Amino acid sequence: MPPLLVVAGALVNRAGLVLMHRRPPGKHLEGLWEFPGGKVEIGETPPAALARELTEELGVSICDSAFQPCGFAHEMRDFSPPQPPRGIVLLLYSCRIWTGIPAPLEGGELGWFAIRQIESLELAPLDRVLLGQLRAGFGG
Ligand code: 9L3
Ligand code: MG
Repeated sequence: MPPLLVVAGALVNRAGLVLMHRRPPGKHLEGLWEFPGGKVEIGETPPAALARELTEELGVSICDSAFQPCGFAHEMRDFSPPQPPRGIVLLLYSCRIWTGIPAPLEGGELGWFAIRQIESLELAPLDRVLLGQLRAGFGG
């Protein structure tokens, strides 16, 4: 089984705040905060998948070339038997240019946070790793 490839975006506004998404009830990692995004589908490049996911999840339009790679994290994930454990690879991109006003279209919550505030949110585990990398890119 190849690893599951997932992409996530750090949308940074003009005030330097970062958009975070709280996962809706009933979904995996329910109630935890994450960088918004989702799974890459067969045949998609990661930036194209991220543009699609952010349109579905937030209603914004973003050009693939507006995404700057800025981190990655991976883990083994357990699924219910008989499915074997599977690797998950999560790629993070930052982005400062989009059109539309982000809205939580899939039942979650959204918030704009300073990088230091994100530290104290209840984050999904891989997103905490990504946050460290994003911070390093912002100069700590
Ligand atoms: N995931 C973790 N952190 C993130 C994202 C976008 C996704 N920042 C995990 C949650 C799910 C899987 O990746 O287990 C697929 O994401 P989604 O399609 O449920 O959003
Ligand atoms: Mg998602």
